[in-house]
Amino acid sequence: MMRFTVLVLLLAASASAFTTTAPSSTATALQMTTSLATAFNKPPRVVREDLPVLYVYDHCPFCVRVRVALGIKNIKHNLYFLANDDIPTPTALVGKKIAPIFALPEDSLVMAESMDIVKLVENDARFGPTNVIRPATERTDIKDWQKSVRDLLRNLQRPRYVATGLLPEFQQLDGRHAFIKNHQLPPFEKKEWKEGDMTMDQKLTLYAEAMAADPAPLLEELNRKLVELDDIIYSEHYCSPGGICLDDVDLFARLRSITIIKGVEWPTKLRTYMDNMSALSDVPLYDEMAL
Ligand SMILES: N[C@@H](CCC(=O)N[C@@H](CS)C(=O)NCC(=O)O)C(=O)O
Repeated sequence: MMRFTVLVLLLAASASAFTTTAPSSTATALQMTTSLATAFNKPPRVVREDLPVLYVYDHCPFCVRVRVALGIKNIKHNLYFLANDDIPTPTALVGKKIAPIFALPEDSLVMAESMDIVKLVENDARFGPTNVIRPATERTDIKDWQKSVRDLLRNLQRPRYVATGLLPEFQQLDGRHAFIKNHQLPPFEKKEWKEGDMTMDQKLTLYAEAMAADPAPLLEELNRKLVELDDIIYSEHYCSPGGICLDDVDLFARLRSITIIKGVEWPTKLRTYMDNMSALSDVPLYDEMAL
């Protein structure tokens, strides 16, 4: 039933891309909830003659921030997935290996830094109504929650990103190895993992062991943490009072990765929030490939 709902929401979101009237069909569907919070009405589709280009890694939450902003603002763009070991492409664009990278051919502009990109598309009338995403609130509880699950999520998510073999940046062995080489598993610290004397074989073994381990204890902890988060998000449409804001851009971007973990029990409001944000931003979740 949940999958059917998600499918309907995604199809509704893509159908609304062809209309210029508000409210969109997604919004109409989402408004049939009991919450007082109402769904965000997407502005009309923005299609520039020279489409903006966004270079990303699929798993990268900073990249998802930008995808969410472009989705909420309904801006058509070309989305290019970089292989995780591709150094020349990003280096030619911005001088180093990094994602996201946003290119605006009509201005001969190329830039990195997710929040700067979000600000740019929010403040430029060529991309539709400006400032439709409210500023971040000053609340600290969501940030504290994120910090509290950092290592737990690294342990669960990182091995799964590469183990699926399905994410575009990890289609080839070189991409998977580039990620494993540079991304530590707790309790290792980044410096020790990247600059210490660990061999690649040791790192591969640790990733394989993390995948082979019984996930039950970590899942139990994660499920508990999700209940805590469910208690502090404002509604199934946005996480802070007042409407969609930069808190949502960041929170959804980070929570999306959790959907790659099989067996997670999502509290109802939080799960609906994930499905709503996914439909609104046109950024799919990983449920179908979770492991
Ligand atoms: N502050 C940057 C951070 C971007 C970032 O750290 N991206 C990661 C991917 S999640 C990256 O490209 N790291 C370099 C690498 O993977 O080699 C932003 O918000 O855009």
